[in-house]
Amino acid sequence: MNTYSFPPKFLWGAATAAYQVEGGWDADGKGESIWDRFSHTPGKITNGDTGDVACDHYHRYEEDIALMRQLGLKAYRFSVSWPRVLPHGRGRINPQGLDFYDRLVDSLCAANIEPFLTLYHWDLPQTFQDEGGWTNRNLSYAFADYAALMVKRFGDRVKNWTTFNEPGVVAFAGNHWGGHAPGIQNQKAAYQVAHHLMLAHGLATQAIRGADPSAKVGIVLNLWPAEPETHSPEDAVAAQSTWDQQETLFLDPIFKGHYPLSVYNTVGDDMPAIHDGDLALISQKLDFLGINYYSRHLVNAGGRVERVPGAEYTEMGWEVHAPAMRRLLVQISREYDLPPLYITENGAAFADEVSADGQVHDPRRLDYLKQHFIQARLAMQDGVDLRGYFVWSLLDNFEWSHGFTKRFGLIRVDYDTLQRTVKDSGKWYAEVIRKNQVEE
Ligand code: IFM
Repeated sequence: MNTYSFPPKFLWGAATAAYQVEGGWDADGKGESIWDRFSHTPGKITNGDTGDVACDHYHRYEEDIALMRQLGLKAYRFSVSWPRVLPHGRGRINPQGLDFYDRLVDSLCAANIEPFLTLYHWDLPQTFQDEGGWTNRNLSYAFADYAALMVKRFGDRVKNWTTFNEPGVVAFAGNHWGGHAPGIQNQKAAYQVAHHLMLAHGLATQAIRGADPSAKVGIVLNLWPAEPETHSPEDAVAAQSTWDQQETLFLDPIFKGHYPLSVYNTVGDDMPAIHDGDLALISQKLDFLGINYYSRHLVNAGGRVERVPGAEYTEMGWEVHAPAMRRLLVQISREYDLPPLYITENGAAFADEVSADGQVHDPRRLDYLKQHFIQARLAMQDGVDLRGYFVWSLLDNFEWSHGFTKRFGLIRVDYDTLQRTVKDSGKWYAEVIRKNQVEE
Protein backbone atom coordinates (compact mmCIF):
# COMPACT_ATOMS: atom_id res chain seq x y z
CA MET A 1 0.00 0.00 0.00
CA ASN A 2 1.28 3.47 -0.89
CA THR A 3 0.64 6.28 1.57
CA TYR A 4 0.65 9.95 0.62
CA SER A 5 0.93 12.20 3.68
CA PHE A 6 0.09 15.88 3.54
CA PRO A 7 1.72 18.74 5.49
CA PRO A 8 0.20 19.36 8.95
CA LYS A 9 -1.50 22.65 8.00
CA PHE A 10 -2.92 21.41 4.70
CA LEU A 11 -6.42 22.83 4.46
CA TRP A 12 -8.99 20.20 3.52
CA GLY A 13 -12.35 21.67 2.63
CA ALA A 14 -15.43 21.56 0.47
CA ALA A 15 -17.09 24.20 -1.69
CA THR A 16 -20.55 25.39 -2.68
CA ALA A 17 -22.03 28.52 -4.27
CA ALA A 18 -24.96 30.63 -3.15
CA TYR A 19 -27.34 30.11 -6.05
CA GLN A 20 -26.60 26.40 -6.20
CA VAL A 21 -27.46 25.61 -2.57
CA GLU A 22 -29.18 28.43 -0.72
CA GLY A 23 -32.71 28.55 -2.08
CA GLY A 24 -34.74 31.26 -0.37
CA TRP A 25 -34.63 33.06 -3.71
CA ASP A 26 -36.97 35.86 -2.59
CA ALA A 27 -36.79 35.33 1.17
CA ASP A 28 -36.41 38.17 3.67
CA GLY A 29 -35.96 41.01 1.20
CA LYS A 30 -33.54 39.37 -1.26
CA GLY A 31 -33.45 40.98 -4.70
CA GLU A 32 -33.68 39.17 -8.03
CA SER A 33 -30.50 37.84 -9.62
CA ILE A 34 -29.83 37.05 -13.26
CA TRP A 35 -29.99 33.36 -12.36
CA ASP A 36 -33.46 33.81 -10.84
CA ARG A 37 -34.57 35.49 -14.05
CA PHE A 38 -32.84 32.93 -16.29
CA SER A 39 -34.08 29.83 -14.47
CA HIS A 40 -37.61 31.23 -14.41
CA THR A 41 -37.48 31.58 -18.21
CA PRO A 42 -39.03 28.47 -19.82
CA GLY A 43 -36.64 26.29 -21.78
CA LYS A 44 -33.39 27.45 -20.20
CA ILE A 45 -32.83 24.72 -17.59
CA THR A 46 -33.24 20.94 -17.85
CA ASN A 47 -36.64 19.87 -16.50
CA GLY A 48 -37.51 23.51 -15.78
CA ASP A 49 -35.54 23.27 -12.52
CA THR A 50 -34.78 26.45 -10.60
CA GLY A 51 -32.68 27.41 -7.59
CA ASP A 52 -35.79 28.69 -5.77
CA VAL A 53 -35.36 26.08 -3.03
CA ALA A 54 -32.21 24.18 -4.10
CA CYS A 55 -30.79 22.56 -0.93
CA ASP A 56 -32.52 25.13 1.28
CA HIS A 57 -29.13 25.85 2.81
CA TYR A 58 -30.49 29.31 3.67
CA HIS A 59 -32.63 27.68 6.34
CA ARG A 60 -30.59 24.51 6.97
CA TYR A 61 -27.08 25.93 7.23
CA GLU A 62 -26.77 24.73 10.84
CA GLU A 63 -27.50 21.16 9.85
CA ASP A 64 -24.99 21.54 7.01
CA ILE A 65 -22.32 22.87 9.32
CA ALA A 66 -22.94 19.93 11.64
CA LEU A 67 -22.30 17.68 8.63
CA MET A 68 -19.11 19.60 7.84
CA ARG A 69 -17.97 18.91 11.40
CA GLN A 70 -18.81 15.27 10.95
CA LEU A 71 -16.56 15.20 7.89
CA GLY A 72 -13.87 17.07 9.83
CA LEU A 73 -13.64 19.88 7.25
CA LYS A 74 -11.03 22.49 8.08
CA ALA A 75 -12.40 25.05 5.62
CA TYR A 76 -15.61 25.84 3.79
CA ARG A 77 -15.71 27.79 0.54
CA PHE A 78 -19.03 29.51 -0.12
CA SER A 79 -20.25 32.54 -2.02
CA VAL A 80 -22.36 35.52 -1.04
CA SER A 81 -25.45 36.25 -3.07
CA TRP A 82 -24.95 39.91 -3.97
CA PRO A 83 -28.69 40.65 -4.34
CA ARG A 84 -29.37 39.07 -0.95
CA VAL A 85 -27.30 41.74 0.76
CA LEU A 86 -27.89 44.57 -1.75
CA PRO A 87 -31.20 43.83 -3.50
CA HIS A 88 -30.36 46.19 -6.39
CA GLY A 89 -26.62 45.71 -6.22
CA ARG A 90 -25.97 49.15 -4.77
CA GLY A 91 -27.75 51.58 -2.47
CA ARG A 92 -30.23 50.05 -0.07
CA ILE A 93 -28.78 47.34 2.13
CA ASN A 94 -30.89 44.33 3.12
CA PRO A 95 -30.07 43.82 6.82
CA GLN A 96 -31.66 40.38 6.88
CA GLY A 97 -29.36 39.29 4.08
CA LEU A 98 -26.30 40.43 5.99
CA ASP A 99 -27.65 38.72 9.10
CA PHE A 100 -27.82 35.40 7.28
CA TYR A 101 -24.13 35.53 6.38
CA ASP A 102 -23.33 36.69 9.92
CA ARG A 103 -25.01 33.59 11.30
CA LEU A 104 -23.30 31.38 8.75
CA VAL A 105 -19.83 32.82 9.44
CA ASP A 106 -20.34 32.75 13.20
CA SER A 107 -21.42 29.12 13.09
CA LEU A 108 -18.43 28.20 10.92
CA CYS A 109 -16.05 29.93 13.31
CA ALA A 110 -17.69 28.24 16.28
CA ALA A 111 -17.14 24.90 14.51
CA ASN A 112 -13.49 25.82 13.87
CA ILE A 113 -14.03 25.78 10.12
CA GLU A 114 -12.18 28.49 8.20
CA PRO A 115 -14.54 30.50 5.99
CA PHE A 116 -13.35 31.16 2.41
CA LEU A 117 -15.73 33.73 1.01
CA THR A 118 -16.30 34.23 -2.72
CA LEU A 119 -17.87 37.55 -3.64
CA TYR A 120 -19.13 36.56 -7.06
CA HIS A 121 -20.23 33.11 -8.12
CA TRP A 122 -22.42 34.25 -11.01
CA ASP A 123 -25.65 35.60 -9.43
CA LEU A 124 -25.49 39.22 -10.53
CA PRO A 125 -28.31 41.49 -9.29
CA GLN A 126 -30.80 41.69 -12.16
CA THR A 127 -30.90 45.50 -11.84
CA PHE A 128 -27.35 45.64 -13.15
CA GLN A 129 -28.16 43.40 -16.09
CA ASP A 130 -30.89 45.85 -17.01
CA GLU A 131 -28.08 48.44 -17.25
CA GLY A 132 -25.99 46.28 -19.61
CA GLY A 133 -24.53 43.83 -17.10
CA TRP A 134 -20.76 43.39 -17.19
CA THR A 135 -20.50 45.21 -20.52
CA ASN A 136 -21.09 48.37 -18.46
CA ARG A 137 -17.79 49.60 -17.00
CA ASN A 138 -19.59 51.22 -14.05
CA LEU A 139 -20.40 47.76 -12.74
CA SER A 140 -16.71 47.12 -11.98
CA TYR A 141 -16.75 50.10 -9.60
CA ALA A 142 -20.04 49.00 -8.00
CA PHE A 143 -18.47 45.57 -7.42
CA ALA A 144 -15.58 47.14 -5.53
CA ASP A 145 -18.06 49.05 -3.32
CA TYR A 146 -19.90 45.79 -2.60
CA ALA A 147 -16.57 44.11 -1.76
CA ALA A 148 -15.70 46.88 0.72
CA LEU A 149 -19.10 46.60 2.36
CA MET A 150 -18.64 42.86 2.82
CA VAL A 151 -15.16 43.21 4.29
CA LYS A 152 -16.31 45.88 6.72
CA ARG A 153 -19.05 43.58 7.93
CA PHE A 154 -17.28 40.19 7.93
CA GLY A 155 -13.56 41.04 7.84
CA ASP A 156 -13.18 40.51 11.59
CA ARG A 157 -13.94 36.79 11.01
CA VAL A 158 -13.34 36.16 7.30
CA LYS A 159 -9.70 36.41 6.27
CA ASN A 160 -9.74 34.70 2.87
CA TRP A 161 -11.52 36.60 0.10
CA THR A 162 -12.06 35.53 -3.48
CA THR A 163 -13.19 38.16 -5.93
CA PHE A 164 -14.51 35.99 -8.79
CA ASN A 165 -15.22 32.36 -9.42
CA GLU A 166 -14.35 31.36 -12.99
CA PRO A 167 -14.50 34.67 -14.87
CA GLY A 168 -14.15 32.76 -18.14
CA VAL A 169 -17.46 31.01 -17.58
CA VAL A 170 -19.14 34.30 -16.69
CA ALA A 171 -17.85 35.97 -19.85
CA PHE A 172 -18.30 33.20 -22.39
CA ALA A 173 -21.02 30.82 -21.12
CA GLY A 174 -23.13 33.81 -20.11
CA ASN A 175 -22.43 36.27 -22.92
CA HIS A 176 -21.07 34.41 -25.95
CA TRP A 177 -22.66 30.93 -26.02
CA GLY A 178 -25.64 31.98 -23.91
CA GLY A 179 -26.18 28.70 -22.06
CA HIS A 180 -25.81 30.51 -18.73
CA ALA A 181 -27.47 33.64 -17.41
CA PRO A 182 -27.95 36.23 -18.77
CA GLY A 183 -28.15 34.12 -21.96
CA ILE A 184 -26.52 36.58 -24.36
CA GLN A 185 -24.87 35.39 -27.58
CA ASN A 186 -22.45 38.08 -28.62
CA GLN A 187 -18.70 37.58 -28.88
CA LYS A 188 -17.86 41.27 -28.68
CA ALA A 189 -19.91 41.59 -25.48
CA ALA A 190 -18.13 38.54 -24.03
CA TYR A 191 -14.66 40.04 -24.51
CA GLN A 192 -15.79 43.31 -22.98
CA VAL A 193 -17.31 41.41 -20.06
CA ALA A 194 -14.03 39.51 -19.62
CA HIS A 195 -12.11 42.77 -19.34
CA HIS A 196 -14.59 44.38 -16.97
CA LEU A 197 -14.45 41.31 -14.74
CA MET A 198 -10.68 41.65 -14.61
CA LEU A 199 -11.01 45.37 -13.86
CA ALA A 200 -13.56 44.63 -11.15
CA HIS A 201 -11.17 42.06 -9.70
CA GLY A 202 -8.40 44.70 -9.55
CA LEU A 203 -10.64 47.36 -8.03
CA ALA A 204 -12.07 44.94 -5.50
CA THR A 205 -8.59 43.74 -4.53
CA GLN A 206 -7.75 47.33 -3.64
CA ALA A 207 -11.07 47.84 -1.85
CA ILE A 208 -10.69 44.67 0.23
CA ARG A 209 -7.19 45.60 1.32
CA GLY A 210 -8.34 49.15 2.00
CA ALA A 211 -11.02 47.82 4.34
CA ASP A 212 -8.80 45.20 6.00
CA PRO A 213 -5.04 45.28 5.35
CA SER A 214 -4.71 41.82 6.87
CA ALA A 215 -7.17 40.25 4.39
CA LYS A 216 -5.89 37.59 1.99
CA VAL A 217 -7.19 38.17 -1.52
CA GLY A 218 -7.33 35.80 -4.45
CA ILE A 219 -9.26 34.81 -7.53
CA VAL A 220 -10.47 31.42 -8.76
CA LEU A 221 -9.83 30.32 -12.35
CA ASN A 222 -11.09 27.15 -14.00
CA LEU A 223 -8.12 25.78 -15.86
CA TRP A 224 -8.47 23.00 -18.42
CA PRO A 225 -5.07 21.95 -19.67
CA ALA A 226 -4.97 21.31 -23.40
CA GLU A 227 -2.69 18.37 -24.13
CA PRO A 228 -1.56 17.18 -27.58
CA GLU A 229 -2.78 13.76 -28.64
CA THR A 230 0.55 12.79 -30.24
CA HIS A 231 4.10 14.10 -30.31
CA SER A 232 3.56 15.66 -33.75
CA PRO A 233 4.36 19.36 -34.09
CA GLU A 234 0.86 19.97 -35.51
CA ASP A 235 -0.83 18.55 -32.40
CA ALA A 236 1.49 20.56 -30.18
CA VAL A 237 0.56 23.78 -32.00
CA ALA A 238 -3.15 22.94 -31.77
CA ALA A 239 -2.90 22.23 -28.03
CA GLN A 240 -0.99 25.44 -27.39
CA SER A 241 -3.56 27.45 -29.31
CA THR A 242 -6.48 25.90 -27.38
CA TRP A 243 -4.74 26.72 -24.10
CA ASP A 244 -3.99 30.29 -25.21
CA GLN A 245 -7.52 31.00 -26.38
CA GLN A 246 -9.15 29.77 -23.20
CA GLU A 247 -6.80 30.18 -20.28
CA THR A 248 -4.18 32.86 -20.88
CA LEU A 249 -6.90 35.47 -21.30
CA PHE A 250 -7.14 35.54 -17.49
CA LEU A 251 -3.77 34.21 -16.30
CA ASP A 252 -1.73 36.70 -18.35
CA PRO A 253 -3.36 39.98 -17.29
CA ILE A 254 -3.37 38.95 -13.64
CA PHE A 255 0.11 37.46 -13.42
CA LYS A 256 1.97 39.10 -16.32
CA GLY A 257 0.23 42.47 -16.51
CA HIS A 258 -0.73 42.23 -20.18
CA TYR A 259 -3.27 40.46 -22.35
CA PRO A 260 -2.05 37.63 -24.57
CA LEU A 261 -1.41 38.79 -28.14
CA SER A 262 -2.30 35.28 -29.31
CA VAL A 263 -5.89 36.01 -28.28
CA TYR A 264 -6.36 39.66 -29.09
CA ASN A 265 -4.61 39.42 -32.48
CA THR A 266 -7.46 37.18 -33.57
CA VAL A 267 -10.55 39.00 -32.28
CA GLY A 268 -10.54 41.93 -34.71
CA ASP A 269 -13.46 44.30 -34.11
CA ASP A 270 -14.42 42.39 -30.99
CA MET A 271 -11.44 43.84 -29.15
CA PRO A 272 -12.69 45.28 -25.82
CA ALA A 273 -12.19 48.86 -24.68
CA ILE A 274 -9.28 48.91 -22.23
CA HIS A 275 -8.34 52.13 -20.44
CA ASP A 276 -4.86 53.28 -19.47
CA GLY A 277 -4.07 52.02 -16.00
CA ASP A 278 -6.47 49.05 -16.12
CA LEU A 279 -3.72 46.44 -16.42
CA ALA A 280 -1.82 47.87 -13.46
CA LEU A 281 -4.93 47.46 -11.32
CA ILE A 282 -5.57 43.96 -12.63
CA SER A 283 -2.04 42.71 -12.00
CA GLN A 284 -1.74 43.61 -8.33
CA LYS A 285 -0.01 40.93 -6.29
CA LEU A 286 -2.43 38.36 -4.90
CA ASP A 287 -2.26 36.28 -1.76
CA PHE A 288 -3.50 33.11 -3.43
CA LEU A 289 -4.74 31.66 -6.68
CA GLY A 290 -7.60 29.17 -6.60
CA ILE A 291 -7.71 26.58 -9.36
CA ASN A 292 -10.79 24.62 -10.29
CA TYR A 293 -9.68 21.44 -12.01
CA TYR A 294 -12.04 18.85 -13.41
CA SER A 295 -10.54 17.48 -16.60
CA ARG A 296 -8.34 18.22 -19.61
CA HIS A 297 -8.82 18.69 -23.32
CA LEU A 298 -6.97 16.26 -25.55
CA VAL A 299 -6.28 18.07 -28.80
CA ASN A 300 -4.98 17.22 -32.27
CA ALA A 301 -4.58 19.22 -35.46
CA GLY A 302 -8.24 18.56 -36.29
CA GLY A 303 -9.55 19.96 -33.00
CA ARG A 304 -10.59 18.37 -29.74
CA VAL A 305 -10.72 14.62 -29.28
CA GLU A 306 -14.29 14.16 -28.11
CA ARG A 307 -13.87 10.62 -26.79
CA VAL A 308 -10.49 9.30 -25.70
CA PRO A 309 -10.46 5.52 -26.32
CA GLY A 310 -10.49 3.56 -23.06
CA ALA A 311 -10.94 6.65 -20.88
CA GLU A 312 -13.53 6.98 -18.13
CA TYR A 313 -16.05 9.83 -18.34
CA THR A 314 -18.21 11.50 -15.71
CA GLU A 315 -21.90 12.34 -16.09
CA MET A 316 -20.82 15.78 -17.34
CA GLY A 317 -19.07 14.06 -20.25
CA TRP A 318 -15.69 15.07 -18.82
CA GLU A 319 -12.73 12.70 -19.11
CA VAL A 320 -11.34 11.47 -15.80
CA HIS A 321 -7.64 12.23 -16.05
CA ALA A 322 -5.89 13.08 -12.79
CA PRO A 323 -2.25 13.17 -14.00
CA ALA A 324 -3.06 16.23 -16.13
CA MET A 325 -3.79 18.12 -12.92
CA ARG A 326 -0.24 17.52 -11.68
CA ARG A 327 1.18 18.57 -15.05
CA LEU A 328 -0.99 21.70 -15.03
CA LEU A 329 0.08 22.74 -11.55
CA VAL A 330 3.75 22.23 -12.37
CA GLN A 331 3.50 24.02 -15.73
CA ILE A 332 1.76 27.16 -14.48
CA SER A 333 4.02 27.34 -11.43
CA ARG A 334 6.99 27.44 -13.82
CA GLU A 335 5.45 29.84 -16.31
CA TYR A 336 4.00 32.42 -13.91
CA ASP A 337 5.17 34.06 -10.71
CA LEU A 338 2.28 32.64 -8.68
CA PRO A 339 1.19 33.14 -5.07
CA PRO A 340 0.31 30.05 -3.00
CA LEU A 341 -2.27 27.83 -4.69
CA TYR A 342 -5.43 26.11 -3.60
CA ILE A 343 -7.46 23.58 -5.53
CA THR A 344 -10.72 25.43 -4.97
CA GLU A 345 -12.87 22.90 -6.82
CA ASN A 346 -12.39 19.31 -7.86
CA GLY A 347 -14.96 16.58 -7.96
CA ALA A 348 -17.18 14.50 -10.18
CA ALA A 349 -20.82 14.03 -11.13
CA PHE A 350 -21.92 10.43 -11.19
CA ALA A 351 -25.42 8.97 -11.24
CA ASP A 352 -25.68 7.89 -7.59
CA GLU A 353 -28.35 5.57 -6.28
CA VAL A 354 -29.63 5.10 -2.76
CA SER A 355 -29.07 1.41 -1.98
CA ALA A 356 -31.46 -0.87 -0.11
CA ASP A 357 -29.40 -0.20 3.03
CA GLY A 358 -30.26 3.51 2.72
CA GLN A 359 -26.66 4.39 1.93
CA VAL A 360 -25.08 5.91 -1.17
CA HIS A 361 -22.23 3.74 -2.39
CA ASP A 362 -20.31 5.89 -4.86
CA PRO A 363 -17.02 4.11 -5.56
CA ARG A 364 -16.35 6.02 -8.77
CA ARG A 365 -16.45 9.42 -7.02
CA LEU A 366 -14.28 8.07 -4.21
CA ASP A 367 -11.77 6.77 -6.75
CA TYR A 368 -11.85 10.04 -8.72
CA LEU A 369 -11.03 12.01 -5.57
CA LYS A 370 -8.34 9.57 -4.49
CA GLN A 371 -6.57 9.81 -7.84
CA HIS A 372 -6.68 13.60 -7.80
CA PHE A 373 -5.50 13.92 -4.18
CA ILE A 374 -2.51 11.72 -5.04
CA GLN A 375 -1.65 13.82 -8.08
CA ALA A 376 -1.92 16.95 -5.96
CA ARG A 377 0.55 15.48 -3.47
CA LEU A 378 2.92 14.53 -6.29
CA ALA A 379 2.72 18.07 -7.65
CA MET A 380 3.69 19.36 -4.21
CA GLN A 381 6.70 17.04 -4.28
CA ASP A 382 7.54 18.60 -7.65
CA GLY A 383 7.70 21.97 -5.88
CA VAL A 384 4.16 23.33 -6.32
CA ASP A 385 3.10 25.50 -3.37
CA LEU A 386 -0.35 23.97 -2.82
CA ARG A 387 -1.91 24.90 0.51
CA GLY A 388 -5.32 23.28 0.45
CA TYR A 389 -8.02 21.41 -1.43
CA PHE A 390 -11.75 22.02 -1.66
CA VAL A 391 -13.91 19.21 -2.99
CA TRP A 392 -16.76 20.22 -5.25
CA SER A 393 -19.19 19.89 -3.76
CA LEU A 394 -20.24 19.56 -0.15
CA LEU A 395 -23.82 18.85 -1.26
CA ASP A 396 -25.55 17.69 -4.41
CA ASN A 397 -26.88 20.93 -5.82
CA PHE A 398 -28.28 22.96 -8.72
CA GLU A 399 -25.86 22.38 -11.59
CA TRP A 400 -26.77 25.49 -13.61
CA SER A 401 -28.34 24.69 -17.00
CA HIS A 402 -28.41 20.98 -16.05
CA GLY A 403 -30.67 21.70 -13.09
CA PHE A 404 -30.62 18.92 -10.51
CA THR A 405 -29.67 16.16 -12.95
CA LYS A 406 -25.93 16.14 -12.09
CA ARG A 407 -24.88 15.14 -8.60
CA PHE A 408 -21.44 16.26 -7.43
CA GLY A 409 -21.96 16.07 -3.65
CA LEU A 410 -20.07 14.29 -0.92
CA ILE A 411 -23.51 14.43 0.67
CA ARG A 412 -26.64 13.37 -1.17
CA VAL A 413 -29.63 15.69 -1.10
CA ASP A 414 -33.08 14.23 -1.65
CA TYR A 415 -34.74 17.11 -3.47
CA ASP A 416 -38.23 16.05 -2.35
CA THR A 417 -37.54 15.82 1.38
CA LEU A 418 -34.24 17.78 1.49
CA GLN A 419 -32.83 14.97 3.60
CA ARG A 420 -29.03 14.77 3.60
CA THR A 421 -27.11 11.46 3.45
CA VAL A 422 -23.33 11.33 3.63
CA LYS A 423 -22.12 9.23 0.69
CA ASP A 424 -19.33 6.65 0.94
CA SER A 425 -17.02 9.21 -0.68
CA GLY A 426 -17.85 11.64 2.11
CA LYS A 427 -17.08 9.06 4.79
CA TRP A 428 -13.83 8.19 3.04
CA TYR A 429 -12.94 11.91 2.78
CA ALA A 430 -13.47 12.25 6.53
CA GLU A 431 -10.83 9.52 7.04
CA VAL A 432 -8.41 11.26 4.65
CA ILE A 433 -8.79 14.46 6.65
CA ARG A 434 -8.50 12.69 10.00
CA LYS A 435 -5.28 10.91 9.00
CA ASN A 436 -4.11 13.77 6.75
CA GLN A 437 -3.08 11.16 4.25
CA VAL A 438 -4.33 9.19 1.28
CA GLU A 439 -3.83 5.45 1.09
CA GLU A 440 -3.72 3.74 -2.26
O1 IFM B 1 -21.05 23.58 -10.36
C1 IFM B 1 -19.96 24.19 -10.99
C2 IFM B 1 -19.48 25.36 -10.16
O2 IFM B 1 -20.47 26.30 -9.94
C3 IFM B 1 -18.34 26.06 -10.88
N1 IFM B 1 -17.32 25.13 -11.27
C4 IFM B 1 -17.71 23.91 -11.94
C5 IFM B 1 -18.82 23.22 -11.15
C6 IFM B 1 -19.24 21.92 -11.86
O3 IFM B 1 -19.70 22.19 -13.14
